[in-house]
Amino acid sequence: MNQSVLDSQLHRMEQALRASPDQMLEFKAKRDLLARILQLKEEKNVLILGHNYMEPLVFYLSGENERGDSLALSRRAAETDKPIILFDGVRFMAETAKILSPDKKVLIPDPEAGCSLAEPFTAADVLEYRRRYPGCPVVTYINSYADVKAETDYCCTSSNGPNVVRHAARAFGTNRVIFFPDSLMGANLQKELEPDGIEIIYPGKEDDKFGRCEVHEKFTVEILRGIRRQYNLIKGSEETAVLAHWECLPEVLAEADYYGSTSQMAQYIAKHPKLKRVFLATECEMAANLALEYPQVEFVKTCNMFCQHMRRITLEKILYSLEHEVYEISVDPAIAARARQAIDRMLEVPRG
Ligand code: CIZ
Ligand code: SF4
Repeated sequence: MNQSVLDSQLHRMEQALRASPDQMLEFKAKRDLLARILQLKEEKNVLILGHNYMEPLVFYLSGENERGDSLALSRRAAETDKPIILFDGVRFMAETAKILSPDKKVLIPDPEAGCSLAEPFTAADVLEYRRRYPGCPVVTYINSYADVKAETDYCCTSSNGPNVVRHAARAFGTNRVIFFPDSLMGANLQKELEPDGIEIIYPGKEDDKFGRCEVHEKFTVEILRGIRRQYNLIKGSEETAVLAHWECLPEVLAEADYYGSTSQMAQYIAKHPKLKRVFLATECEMAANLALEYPQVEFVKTCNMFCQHMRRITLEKILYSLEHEVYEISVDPAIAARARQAIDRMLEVPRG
């Protein structure tokens, strides 16, 4: 890459980070490392995707259309013509990109970046639920591995969960839907879809095996109320907001002013220009990234809820991954083809 293109990419990053003196210091300290990554990205023609939970320097390494939640990034992975995709996120996300782009080389900087929601379940669990609830469609959250997706009728993400579940119930002519593997999101969907007369069957509802996000389950109503008091975040005020993620406890969602996926939280902030102070009940890097985009909003910084899996992705590992073209994601083609059907069905559901 010629020097002026590299300089302009570094300048773009510097501009994105300029609202935070801490990030600027870090940018300066790591400028050479960033330059080397951007150079390799260009030389090898790589698409670098960055999930909303990446730390700011990793997040803003990706261009505007290459950052976001797993739904947006999956769509981007499916349409790229670049030969290599490097996924800055956790393994199930990179695996989804591979399923959607089987001819591409898909890399993850750390193959051990897992997820407490995806880990406990296999295809056998889904088959067991199918046996117990014949005729009910299975909707599987994107936080799952390919073997689980392969046994699934529809995939969904936190951005489109209620819409996909409603669609699946209609398509199967039933009011009972099996939802895998997030027990808290299952309970939250149950509440959300009660007015539609839909019953959600999810792990942990009628048995002992359940799935929870180890980050979001830590937020409690007491924590949210304490933060409301301490930071004067008044419920219903136009100038403040407490936003929670679908993967939190049902009572935490009830305490929030709004709940949704990471992208929906970002959209909420964009649509409420009077906001002055916000607390996000989600992985803390999300607030760090939004703080750079909305310097006029104060993001309450009491957050210490980090995802140990997301944090495995560092600039140093990204460089290593690009240099050596490791760690490559592979998915059994027969499983990938069936998992893809579930993802495609999700992508075809009309937006609600
Ligand atoms: O769907 C995603 O990207 C996840 C795991 C979180 C969110 O809500 O964006
Ligand atoms: Fe999984 Fe939770 Fe980490 Fe997301 S934040 S990757 S759901 S453990």
